[in-house]
Amino acid sequence: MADPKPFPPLKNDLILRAARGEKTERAPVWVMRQAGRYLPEFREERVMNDFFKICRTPELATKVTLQPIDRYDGLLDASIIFSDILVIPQALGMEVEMVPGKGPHFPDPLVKPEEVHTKLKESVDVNKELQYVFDAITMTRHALNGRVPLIGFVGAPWTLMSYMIEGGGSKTLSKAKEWLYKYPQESHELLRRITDVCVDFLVGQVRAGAQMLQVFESWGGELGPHEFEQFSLPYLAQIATRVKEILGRDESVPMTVFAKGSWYALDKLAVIGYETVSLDWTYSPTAAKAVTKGRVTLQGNMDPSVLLGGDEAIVATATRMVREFGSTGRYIANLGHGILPSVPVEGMELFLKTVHRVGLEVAAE
Ligand code: 1CP
Repeated sequence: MADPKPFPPLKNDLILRAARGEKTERAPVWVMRQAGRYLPEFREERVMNDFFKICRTPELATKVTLQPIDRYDGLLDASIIFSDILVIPQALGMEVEMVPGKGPHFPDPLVKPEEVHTKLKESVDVNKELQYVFDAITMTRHALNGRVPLIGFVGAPWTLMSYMIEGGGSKTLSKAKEWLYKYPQESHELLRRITDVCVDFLVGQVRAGAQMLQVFESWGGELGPHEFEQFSLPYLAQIATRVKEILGRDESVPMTVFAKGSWYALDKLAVIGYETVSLDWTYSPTAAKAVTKGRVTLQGNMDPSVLLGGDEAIVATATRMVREFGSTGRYIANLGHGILPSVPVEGMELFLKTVHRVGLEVAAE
């Protein structure tokens, strides 16, 4: 049950306005994976608690979600709920462990196509399986006290399918790709089943209090243009359309799609129902603006490694990025992928401060 108490009024709606294409007094900024391993306070929490225990305990998920908001007080314009994209494979009935220092591990991944029917639940009741995420969202939204909007998220179907077949991270995704070529029908069946859960899960996150949504197609760029159009794009499109259809005009929130590496699909990503397209660092802002022509807000896209490069590199690169993207509005500053665990907390702070300063300058010009 969602908390019936009304949520505190929102004091900073910059990111929501930027996503809707309204002019903002400066570019809003947040960072993918902003709660997590680069923060000493998170690492301390992880010594005491298993990763999925934090996700499943609303008090702990709330605490960790707020860590970057408190540390960088006033510098972040959004929070993202502490969870993981792999809670959907878990809801479908698969076991996932988080191995410290290594990442996710599936002890019993999908091997044969018929296992789509034998290893996965036929239907998933997200209110039962993922209620803990909804509870964490409701609790976090209250705890944020309107400081910044709360973002909910899912992994996109192709990315989740990859993990479910590879059994963890993979350099080549060769097993998952083998499925696409050998068992295209069963692959589509699997992608459809994941899509259904993504839709229900995103709708539930909004009803629990999420004010914006992001869909992570982290392994989009492992597919060529033809395969992306067959196995990723239609499901990304369905997710946006169906979520908005179910929520209707009054309840709908801005949605962002992040298809890492899928530069060839930018023109199409701009017209499938998302307000915002998140870019990795391989795009030049000018080229991305030329392709998208103001149809969507662009988010991104500094290489996360710049945060390891020292003050001079951070200021120069962030300045160039905000100047190039920011001059025509419709921009949300971010990194081009998740922040790396080895980033010093001071580097993150300098990045955020630079984006604020240059964002104000650009808006005033
Ligand atoms: O503030 C936040 O962003 C934290 C919430 C969050 C999000 C949005 C986490 C916590 N994970 C994610 C998304 C996520 N998880 C993605 C999409 C974003 C991206 O591409 O980076 C992906 C691919 C995952 C899968 C995953 N989970 C990985 C990558 C493994 C690989 O294949 O290389 C890893 C290492 C995790 C674990 C994880 N998730 C989150 C944290 C803090 C951690 C570290 C776990 C630990 O503490 O041991």
